[in-house]
Amino acid sequence: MLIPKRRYPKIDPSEITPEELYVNRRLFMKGSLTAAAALSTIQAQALVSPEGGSRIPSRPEWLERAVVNASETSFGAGEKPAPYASATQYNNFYEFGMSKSDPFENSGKFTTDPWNVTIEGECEVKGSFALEDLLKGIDLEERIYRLRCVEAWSMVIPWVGFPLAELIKRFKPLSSAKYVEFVTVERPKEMPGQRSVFSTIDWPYREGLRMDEAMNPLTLMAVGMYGNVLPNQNGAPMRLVVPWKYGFKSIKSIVKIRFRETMPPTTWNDLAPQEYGFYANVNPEVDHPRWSQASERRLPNSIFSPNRIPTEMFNGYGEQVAHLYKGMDLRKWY
Ligand SMILES: Nc1nc2c(c(=O)[nH]1)N[C@H]1C(S)=C(S)[C@@H](COP(=O)(O)O)O[C@H]1N2
Ligand SMILES: [Mo]
Repeated sequence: MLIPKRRYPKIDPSEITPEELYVNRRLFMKGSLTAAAALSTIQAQALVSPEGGSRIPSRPEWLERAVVNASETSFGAGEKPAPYASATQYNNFYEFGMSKSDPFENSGKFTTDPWNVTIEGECEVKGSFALEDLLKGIDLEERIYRLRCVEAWSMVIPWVGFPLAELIKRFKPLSSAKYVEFVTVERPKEMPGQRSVFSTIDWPYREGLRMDEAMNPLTLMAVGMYGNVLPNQNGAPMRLVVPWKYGFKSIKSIVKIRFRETMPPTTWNDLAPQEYGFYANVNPEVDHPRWSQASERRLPNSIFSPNRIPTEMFNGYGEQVAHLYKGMDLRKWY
């Protein structure tokens, strides 16, 4: 359910941390400016990084404005988002390195403006589009989703984006389009993981969805989080978010969308097919060959409060997506 759009003053990103912006905005909407002022000081103190503060690069004005003006929805209204620092400093983005802090530490020089996305394959409208043209006329909304990584940790993240279906319709897919493939940018000069001799990934990173999964209203294309544009380490300027699937399906920094008749090859499935399937639906009953998927660590956690919670079928989104898999053996199609 969409509520009417509100206008927010444009705030220079150098003046305010993204979390302050986010917290302020939420409390502002709830009519408690005093609480917002008090909270923002605490949040700001918690955010100071070794490099001295927020590392959100500036983005084109049109994108910042669109993100700040996104409408609120009822998606995940009861969830408590992870602190901004957790969501932006504990990441998987192998293009920038394999450890969790690498994307935050190594993505500072990644450039995302200009950004073009190529549309190809089984569709009527094809070509290379500037991000601004691609998104023209699409309304952004906020959605708070749980993100469950296949490594058995999870986080609640407030995304800003739009249903992927809105974008797909623009390209008029043919009836032969049974799958959609997504490809991440290849920029070895800016992405140390892509030039690393230790990397076993065959770049670029690729992912895919069945057409009906791609068209499901839950499937989100995100261009922001915490009320601001996406930081590089979270997949700027545009990434997929598929909340009922393991995190690796939520491909970052997308430069190509290809409509296909056949199931696309995907990065983790290619690398270890017996461990990572094409479907990758969150499923507490089907364990990873090397660990259980029955529970997860909800971040942030610590050794004193491990925050281990049971994992839910389809990450708790079964009502919206279980019908997509009717009659399928989810042990076979993991
Ligand atoms: N291009 C690309 N996309 C990617 C990844 C990656 O390494 N490269 N990692 C995936 C994995 S395993 C997860 S859990 C999520 C993490 O998203 P986050 O860092 O924004 O929380 O991104 C996914 N998208
Ligand atoms: Mo993941």
